[in-house]
Amino acid sequence: MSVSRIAIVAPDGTWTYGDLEEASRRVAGALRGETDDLNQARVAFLVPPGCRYAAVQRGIWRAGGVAVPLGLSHPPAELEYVVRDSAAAWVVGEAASRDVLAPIATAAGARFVTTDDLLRADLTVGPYTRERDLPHIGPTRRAMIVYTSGTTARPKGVVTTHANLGAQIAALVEAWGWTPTDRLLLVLPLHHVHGIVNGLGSALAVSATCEILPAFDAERVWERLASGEITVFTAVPTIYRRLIASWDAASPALRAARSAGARRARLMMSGSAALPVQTLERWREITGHTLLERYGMTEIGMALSNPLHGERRPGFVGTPLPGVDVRLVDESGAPAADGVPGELEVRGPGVFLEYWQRAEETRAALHDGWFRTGDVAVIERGAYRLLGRTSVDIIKSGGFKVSALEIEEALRQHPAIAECAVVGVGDPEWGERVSAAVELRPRATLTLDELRRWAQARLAPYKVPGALQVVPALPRNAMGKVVKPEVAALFDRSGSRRSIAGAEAPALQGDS
Ligand code: MLC
Ligand code: AMP
Repeated sequence: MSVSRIAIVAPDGTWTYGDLEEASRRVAGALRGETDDLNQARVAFLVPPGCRYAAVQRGIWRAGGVAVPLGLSHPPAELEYVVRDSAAAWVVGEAASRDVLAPIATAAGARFVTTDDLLRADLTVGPYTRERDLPHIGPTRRAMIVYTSGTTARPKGVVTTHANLGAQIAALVEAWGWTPTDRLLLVLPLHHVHGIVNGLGSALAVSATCEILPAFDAERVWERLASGEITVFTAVPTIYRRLIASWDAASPALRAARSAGARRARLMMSGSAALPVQTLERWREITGHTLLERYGMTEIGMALSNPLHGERRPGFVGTPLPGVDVRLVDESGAPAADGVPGELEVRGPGVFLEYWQRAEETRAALHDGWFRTGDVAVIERGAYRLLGRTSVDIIKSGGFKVSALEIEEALRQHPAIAECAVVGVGDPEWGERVSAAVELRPRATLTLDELRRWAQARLAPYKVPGALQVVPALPRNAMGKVVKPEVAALFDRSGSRRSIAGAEAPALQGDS
């Protein structure tokens, strides 16, 4: 790798690979202080996507620590949960977030340090900052914990080792033909794997250039695509929908310039949620690109992908990536018969190590090296098509995974709410909209605006319900259990169950 190549172009600067190497060494030296090795101590960090984010992430790794990225949009309650659950030794943040992060760190017994302080560390003092004094980081060490919502009430920390991350990235580099001449436009948050692994991690692994925008902004993305300089772009379906709306609203001259520039990219990808076929088709009309849709998950990185070269089938997520084993199993765990839908299981070197300090959940999710994804798929003419999920309580909104159980638990704290049920309801913008049906306490009232304002202090923005139904009684079965499909029907007059890429969900999905 040439140290003078441009690694990152971002709001906080333009850094070469040499700059990144030096900055991450400073971070490593400062975090280690007087110790030889952080020995897998957790370092939670809240740094906007950019050069400094990459320096902190790499610095944590070089010091022997475990990187725990925090969500920029998260309210203090969510940040505190992650800092405490991961038992972080350090919390790193920009000076501007000191007022929020320092008290969280103190309360959790962690030390707060600013990114500025880490980057100012003096490379000329102490033995700790010389390259040869940095600890040897073996591949089986824990590297990262990403928090993900699931079928437990609170998010779980997904622990990946250096070997896991290396394998996840190597598969993508090979399958998607990453080269040093690539220039990625990154607009995704960096507390989830789509941005961390498919975006930043892949670009840096091949010494390509990663160009980062401060946040998603359709006009700014089009400006960059129109330049013709971007070779790779990856996003979630909601983002493509917004880009299409922005293109549609532009003048004919601007449209032509945008389309011409975008055509010069070599690869545009979609994932994290089902890509509606109409979005794929419209994007192809506008840019000439058939979006490469792939399937992945925090616990495994990416597992299935349409091909780089060859036919990309709309509504399908392709075939296993290099080094990844995928199979479908029936409800008893036996391999599903040909052409029969089953739960997707994934095995390979990219599969995560464990849920952080949750041995029970880890055991339940992994058996004989196979990870149970909870997604239901079928193989048709040699490619996988996703049909839905085994749990009705997992919702995907704008590419973010959220747990109905977690939101219900939060909403039950609301003084006006006696009981509630949260469901995902099909939505053209978000894929699924987090929707809450509530029974109120006697004489209480509640509007959606009031509920959202209250919830915003407690939950990440994408977990805050976007729809509310106040009902005299939630639909329950004879056992008194809330019947989620009937709750969803309260919001969706057609009563249809959630479906992916237009397919009705099979019996495995939608259990209540
Ligand atoms: C923002 N809002 C959302 C939301 N994102 N509500 C529901 N779902 C979401 N995903 C809220 C905002 O807080 C705001 O609320 C209102 O919606 C409008 O906000 P906005 O400014 O228009 O939205 P924006 O901030 O631009 O975010 C939209 C987005 C973002 C699509 C850019 O959601 C996003 O970055 N999604 C990508 C998620 C991602 O990277 N997932 C990968 C997970 S890894 P209010 O009240 O203020 O109006 C994974 C594995 C894999 O899934 O396979 O990749
Ligand atoms: P997360 O747990 O946030 O990593 O999200 C992983 C989940 O996103 C998977 O279990 C799927 O349900 C969903 N997902 C990822 N890619 C796709 C895709 N291409 N189509 C449909 N769902 C997807």
